Amino acid sequence: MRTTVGIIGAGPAGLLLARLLHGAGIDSVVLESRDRAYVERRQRAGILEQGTVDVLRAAGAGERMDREGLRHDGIELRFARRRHRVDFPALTGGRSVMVYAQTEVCKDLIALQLADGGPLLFETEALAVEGAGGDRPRLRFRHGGAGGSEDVLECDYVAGCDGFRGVARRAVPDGRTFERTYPFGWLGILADAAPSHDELVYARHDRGFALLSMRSPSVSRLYLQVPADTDAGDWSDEEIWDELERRFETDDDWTLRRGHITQKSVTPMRSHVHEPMRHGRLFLAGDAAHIVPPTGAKGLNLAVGDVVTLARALVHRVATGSEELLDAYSATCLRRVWQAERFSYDLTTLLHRAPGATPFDDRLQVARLDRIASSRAAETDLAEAYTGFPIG
Ligand code: RFL
Ligand code: PHB
Repeated sequence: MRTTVGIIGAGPAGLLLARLLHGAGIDSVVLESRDRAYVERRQRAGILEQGTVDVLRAAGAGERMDREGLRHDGIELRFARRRHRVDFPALTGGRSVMVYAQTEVCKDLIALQLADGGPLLFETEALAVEGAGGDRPRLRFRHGGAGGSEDVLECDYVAGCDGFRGVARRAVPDGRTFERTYPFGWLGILADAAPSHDELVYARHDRGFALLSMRSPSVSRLYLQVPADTDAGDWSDEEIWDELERRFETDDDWTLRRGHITQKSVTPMRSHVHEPMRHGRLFLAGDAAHIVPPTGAKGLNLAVGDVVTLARALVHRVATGSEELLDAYSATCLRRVWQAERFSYDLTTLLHRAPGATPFDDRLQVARLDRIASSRAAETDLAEAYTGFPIG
């Protein structure tokens, strides 16, 4: 087997890269270790930045998103029993975000890819990237599970879009990793309940952080800060709702709508960046190269920025023979990645209660939130970062 770009992973990064290359007439093959149903159901991100929305539309993947996605013009910050709304368009010259789940983005991209004849191979695991430093990189892969058959895909370029636990990063020698783990995680639930507010609510409370999000007008997505080693099964449904109610409490008559909980899981929180994002003809994109804590809703959007930058560089190479943009790929992406790392870290430490936090730390958090609520400059900084940094 031979292709121009071998893509490992059919998450948002790999799927979108395949679409962008297809649109430019460059062939690729996507290898995905899981089956299609698994990829389409994995519950993850929910917020698309304005730039991500624009990219998906331009790639021909915006039709259902525009019909079913929910445009959000702001978020609410909740602290000290008070509520403060951040108005995105007013602060950013008209920008907003879209609530449209990662599961739906992946479904739309998979359908488009298969309609065009793929190639998109599920249940096909990349085992290793070989020869990335030379001019003929090879992807060794296995089709059909542990006893399946092994084969090789010869490529001009390889895109490692295989997430945090993939194989591609291991093929980048002499890299450097920067990381931080947080001493807490998020207990996330999906519930058959109409969202209790029409925009997302980020709550800072002495008992810990809580987030109200949504998947549709009838499905709520909610998160609670919990200790890092928490088992989701330790929390009964009633305990979860009671705790959410406490952390979202306000002085007005706002109430939390409860409903049947259909999914429950705990996500660890970490920041991780691998530099450089390239070795020879292998390029890392998305979670394969970097992880942010979910507080800033940046992970999926960073993955989109990476593959837009990579597709542009590969198209430039094929059209002109120049490696200039490929050479700039890692540095171009990392500038944006570190802005997202900074923002995600700031928002995480602003809203979560660290173990051992003192009353002084609590007051400082409230003062930082008060500053955002009372200074247009501070609020604009948050709105600009939340709605997204420019790509490239
Ligand atoms: P993915 O989505 O992990 O996809 C990688 C794919 O590679 C496959 N794979 C392999 N395939 C073949 N051979 C191998 N050896 C392979 N190894 C792995 C995997 O099966 C998978 O299909 O990475 P990608 O494409 O880089 O996308 C990144 C995003 O998924 C991630 O950043 C976001 O989900 C993060 N995130 C959020 N991002 C946002 O922008 N907004 C949010 O609101 C948001 N909320 C979240 C999140 C992540 C969360 N979790 C669970 C980590 C909320 C949560 C709870
Ligand atoms: C989500 O809806 O899953 C979500 C929304 C905002 C975040 C993180 C996750 O900051």
